[in-house]
Parts: sequence; C-alpha cells; structure tokens
Amino acid sequence: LEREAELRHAIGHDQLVMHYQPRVDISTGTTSSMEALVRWAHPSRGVLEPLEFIPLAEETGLILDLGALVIDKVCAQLACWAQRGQQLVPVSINVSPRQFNETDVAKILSTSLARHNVDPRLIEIELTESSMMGDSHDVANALTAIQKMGIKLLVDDFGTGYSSLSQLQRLDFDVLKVDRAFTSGLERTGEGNVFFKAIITMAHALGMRVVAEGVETLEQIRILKSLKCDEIQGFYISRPLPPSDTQPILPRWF
Ligand code: G
Ligand code: G
Ligand code: MN
Ligand code: NA
Repeated sequence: LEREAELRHAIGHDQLVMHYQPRVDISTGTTSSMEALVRWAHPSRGVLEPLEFIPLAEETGLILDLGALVIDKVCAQLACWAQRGQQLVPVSINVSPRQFNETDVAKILSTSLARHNVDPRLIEIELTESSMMGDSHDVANALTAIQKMGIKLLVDDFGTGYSSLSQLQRLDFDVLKVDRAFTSGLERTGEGNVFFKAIITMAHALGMRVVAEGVETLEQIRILKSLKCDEIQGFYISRPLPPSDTQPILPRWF
C-alpha cells in the first residue's frame, strides 16, 4: 500500500519522465519514429525503469492515470520540439490492455492532441498481443477510431504472446514489432533466420511493415537486411534517450 501511495504521488507530482528510443529505416538509415518509454525520477532511489513500477501500476489500476499522463507528456514534448524548430518524427506510445478495456483511449488521445495542437499523424500506438485477446468489440472499435484519426497501430513484442493471426488481419495493424528474442536468435542458427523470414513474409502479405526489436550487432542488421526486414530498433543504434538528446539522432545513422 505504501508503494502504491508513492506511485500515485509520483503521477500527481510530475516525477515521471519520458525517454525516447529511435527506430530506424533499414534501407535509408534514417529515424522513422521514436518509442516513448516512461521512467520514474524517484526523489531518493534515482531513475527507475518501467519494470520496477509498471507491474504495480497494472495491478492497482494506477496504469489508467499513468497512461493518460504519458499520452499528454508525449504530445507536450512534440509541441515543444516543434516550437524549437526540431525536425519531427512520429512517436510511438505503449498502451496497456487495461487502458484499452477501462478507458476511452481515442478520446484521451484527441483531448491531448488538441490541447497541444499536435498532428495525429505524429502519434503511433503500440499494443501487445494480450491487448487483442478475446473478442471485445469495445477494444476493436476503439482501435478503429484511433486509426481513423490518422494514428498508426503497432503490434508490440510479437511472437511472445498468444497471437491470433485472424485478429492481426481483422484489426488491420500497420506495423509488426518482432520481439527481441527472435532477433537474438538470428546469429546463432540458420533455423532462427528461417523463422524470422517466415514472420516477415506473413507480415508483408498482410500489408504490415516489420520492425526487429533488440538489435545489438552489425551482423544482425546484415541478416535482417537480407531477410527484407523494414526497420530496426535496439542498443546497437541507440539506447532510449532523454528528450534533450534526440536532436542529433534525426540525420542518417548509416
Ligand atoms: O524502457 P524499458 O525497455 O525498460 O521498458 C520495459 C517495459 O515497460 C516494456 O515492455 C515497455 O513496453 C513498458 N513501458 C515502457 N513505457 C511504458 C509506458 O509509457 N506505458 C506502458 N503501458 N508501458 C510502458
Ligand atoms: O516491450 P517493449 O518493446 O515496449 O520494451 C522496450 C524495452 O526494450 C525497453 O525497456 C528498452 O530499454 C529495451 N530495449 C530496447 N532495445 C534493446 C536492446 O537492443 N537490447 C535489449 N536487451 N533491450 C532493449
Ligand atoms: Mn514497445
Ligand atoms: Na516490444
């Protein structure tokens, strides 16, 4: 209960900060988007990673307030970059299953976009496969409404959850982010490469671009290029960065 109160206080007192990790187009070497990743600038324990507080937020329902705050902070950041004349790329936001089931994410998005006067095409939404579980019409309707606003939908951590291929097709996702477990399997065996290639072929057949997550070596980039993967994200390119450090990442990486 103490930790819950502390997290609630953090949400209300501006202790959450966003870092941004670039996603790079493998054929041009340019940043195509950045993923917003939350951190807790804790007054005594330093900067805490999401794994130290997102699970508690999920359990307690604080994820609903936290999630709305993250959306607003990203919109505010985009407005700030625009005001400073920084070149803009879209930012992807992680949205939890509870947020989709218990709040009107489309409305929260449109409110923050309007408040900060941000173009909806600068926002992308990442959902894990578990968000798509079941056949909630409400969630499907919310996703369709969000897409109609001009916001792209991304499947996050693909391959680790219970994916329903028919749901992938029905919900018309724009981008498939393949979990880093598959990327780390690339160098070791030819079998890992064949599996990744099958995912890419399927995604392309369904009209989705493919992002390899967790890219840590040049060899992985070389293999992914040969497999016709579209985009990469990972520590080889860049760790998540505070907003003040994102300007230099906008030119070409390679
Ligand atoms: O930043 P890091 O790679 O440690 O993130 C760990 C996990 O926390 C990832 O699964 C990521 O999706 C999740 N996460 C990071 N930021 C957010 C956020 O703003 N909202 C939600 N719901 N999850 C987040
Ligand atoms: O689940 P999601 O994809 O949102 O999680 C993003 C998380 O992955 C963040 O915590 C981020 O720090 C982490 N991450 C990003 N790139 C790499 C990488 O190259 N290697 C590893 N091990 N983790 C990464
Ligand atoms: Mn993500
Ligand atoms: Na992911």
